[in-house]
Amino acid sequence: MIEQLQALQERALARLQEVAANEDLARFENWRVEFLGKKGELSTALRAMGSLSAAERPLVGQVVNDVRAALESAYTAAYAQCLAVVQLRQEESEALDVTLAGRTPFVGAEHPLQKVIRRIEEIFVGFGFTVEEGPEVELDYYNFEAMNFPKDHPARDMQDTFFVGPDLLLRTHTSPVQARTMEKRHPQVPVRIIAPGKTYRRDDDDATHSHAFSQVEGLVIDHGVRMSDLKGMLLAFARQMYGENQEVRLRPSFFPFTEPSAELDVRCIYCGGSGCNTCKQTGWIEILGCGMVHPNVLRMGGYDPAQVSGFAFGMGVERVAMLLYQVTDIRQFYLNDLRLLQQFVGLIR
Ligand code: 2NM
Repeated sequence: MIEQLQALQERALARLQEVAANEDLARFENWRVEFLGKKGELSTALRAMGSLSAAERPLVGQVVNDVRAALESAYTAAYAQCLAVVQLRQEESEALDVTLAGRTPFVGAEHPLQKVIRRIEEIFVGFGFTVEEGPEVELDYYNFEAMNFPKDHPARDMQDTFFVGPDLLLRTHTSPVQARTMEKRHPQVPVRIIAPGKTYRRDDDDATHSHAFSQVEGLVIDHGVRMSDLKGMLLAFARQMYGENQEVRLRPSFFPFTEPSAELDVRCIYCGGSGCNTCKQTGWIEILGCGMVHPNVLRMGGYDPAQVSGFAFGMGVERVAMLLYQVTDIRQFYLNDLRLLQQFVGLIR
């Protein structure tokens, strides 16, 4: 019996070495149950002592206790060592070197055209305007007919406009949005809207021409709207957009949808009026076209020109962005060259 117990001790210690070599804490528990547990081999040996004589019992009992003590202390030591190894390995795998140099994440930026559109929107929303949108693929009716373009107007030619079908085209300006708004709202007044968005004209692209560009147009309709209301509102806009001391001037012009029509200039934002290359030595920079809404346009929108009048204006967003951000090639706005776009990261205005 004593020899059996010593053999058991040897076997148990050998198995414990195997378990320790695995560096797996779960196997220690299996080992403990197998050798030291209530149904383990040592407990079985203890129960077998009942068949021993009274003389043998204390001797064997002493050996059982010695074996148990030996196994328990071997277990405790091996488990502690294995635990230390496992913990150290885990700590190493989770180690975080807070002294490492950080990597700058890639951050996007608002597109310069969107920056300009948002600024223009903020200014006109401050004047009580709402922002309206419409389709880029548009009916000939809203793009040309409702805007008082004569049937033989060159803009209605295949040469100048991208046609999708006989009466369907890529809008050449955002004016059809105003036509749709008038049709929807008449005879309600006041109308105070701006329409920002993409527009398309057949063009051979170069540094100053683009087949795809953006516009913001505005429309006001109310009782008794006059040219001086147009000039006052555009002066207020120019001062918020280009500086609080800005001067403006109106020059006569022509558009099919307005009469009279004009172009609005501001003092050159680079030379202040003394003359430079940007303003071609004139001291003035053209920023938009405008005019009093043509009676035909009001009528086609469902309004009675005897009852109400209106003014409208339109500006090219690329032109504004080129002036503000000193971009010299209009194609930069659609090329999506990161060397341009990244210059706007973190830029507020
Ligand atoms: C411009 C210049 C002048 C304009 C006119 C209208 C409408 F719908 F009222 F007829 N919308 N936009 C307009 C007037 C646009 O862009 C250079």
